[in-house]
Amino acid sequence: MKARWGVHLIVAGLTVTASCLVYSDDLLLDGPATGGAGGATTTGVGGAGGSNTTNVGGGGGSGGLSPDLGWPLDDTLPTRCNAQPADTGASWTGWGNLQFPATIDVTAGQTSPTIYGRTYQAGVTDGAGQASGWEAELAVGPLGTLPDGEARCYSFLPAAFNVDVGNDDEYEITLTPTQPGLFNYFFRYRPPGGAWRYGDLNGSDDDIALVEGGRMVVAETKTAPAPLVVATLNLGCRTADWSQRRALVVESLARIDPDLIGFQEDCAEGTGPTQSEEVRSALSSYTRRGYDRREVAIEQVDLGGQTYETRLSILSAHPVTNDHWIQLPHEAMPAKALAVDVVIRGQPIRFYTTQLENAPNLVDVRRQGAQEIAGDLPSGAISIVTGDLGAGPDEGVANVIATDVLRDAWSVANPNQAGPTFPASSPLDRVDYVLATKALVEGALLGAKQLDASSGSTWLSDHRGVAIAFTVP
Ligand SMILES: [Ca+2]
Ligand SMILES: [Ca+2]
Repeated sequence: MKARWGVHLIVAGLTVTASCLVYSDDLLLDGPATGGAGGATTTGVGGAGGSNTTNVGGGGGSGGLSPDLGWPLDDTLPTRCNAQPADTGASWTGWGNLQFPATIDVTAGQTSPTIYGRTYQAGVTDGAGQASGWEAELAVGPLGTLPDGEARCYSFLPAAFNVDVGNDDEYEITLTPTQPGLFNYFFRYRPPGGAWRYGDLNGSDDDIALVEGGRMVVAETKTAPAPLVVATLNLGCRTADWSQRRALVVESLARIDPDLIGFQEDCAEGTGPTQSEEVRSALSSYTRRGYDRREVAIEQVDLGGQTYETRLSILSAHPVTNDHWIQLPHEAMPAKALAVDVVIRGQPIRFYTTQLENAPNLVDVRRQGAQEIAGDLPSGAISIVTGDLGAGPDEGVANVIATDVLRDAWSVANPNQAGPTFPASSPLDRVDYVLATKALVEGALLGAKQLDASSGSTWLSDHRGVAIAFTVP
């Protein structure tokens, strides 16, 4: 049981199921690779007393401040999945693929459609029937991670020979996932004594790639309320020893097991991975969850003689059903907002990340940007706007977005803490926000914390991140 509920819960009398807080080394898939996953554990919250309406103070300014909620969920760092042992098999000339299907949608506990893969070695598979002694396996792991190399959190399930197709041997398998989430799947093959050859949808000749992997969405079946954890973090591009900061970012996020993360200043160097792509695969190795990822490019920047492309990006542990971005007014720095739509326990949720102008004198530009976002909010869905708004609460930019629809979650969760986020090492102002639909903030807020990991004089970023936990009914 990972969830630990504090005494300051403002949602009383709920039975909460900790759906995403089970940590073990397997992917909770039926098959030989699984073992003792353990289901979700249920705990009674109780103890909070009171009603669902909260006395949050602020706003009207009447009444005393509520106590700070802090972070009532367990934030110990989960253990990582073990790395796959090094492959000592002999290399061989041949080919393999994932034949079909490219996507699978199932519900936890349901058996998948049959999944097919084909392999070829000249003079071997072209004989009648299965090539002698060959093995084929389906590899299933968190969406956004690959099954070769270290392949943490992958399950490998033996497939059965199906039929000869021309010169190829075709294998088949079904699986029954027991845990909801987002997964990639691939096939792999080996002759007796050979190394595994991995195959994706366009075959192994160009190796395997995430975009050519199968995508499996296992829908959740839970009806009980569960925590919804969201976070925002300005990654500060690839500066200030990113390789060391990356571990701090991943560790901070792994401790809170977020459902949705909004990043700003997420940078790539040339055609290399973005920071959020690097964070995604490492985070999965702790949380056992796969993540959909969306991004929108912002600008080219030169930092320390190096050119980077900055972007806004979002990681979602729930399937993204739609995404869009909006252009915001700007002067010094191009500004946009990126949004994804997800459905969590039946609730449509729109999640934004943004970064507004940060020059002190550009107050009006910030306010115009905030108005654009306010005008984009959907009706009939929960809205959560996260990001670096470039100014502290005193400037009131957050209120322009929030109007009477959203509320600033930090100020409600921890009314006795100003919670400055920038600069990280000795923060002066709270410029990083989570604004969410009023009913969620006032009726379903569990807690708030900063993402503020540091090691020696190195901080996870030049900003501290902000994490907010809600309960989704
Ligand atoms: Ca054959
Ligand atoms: Ca390929």
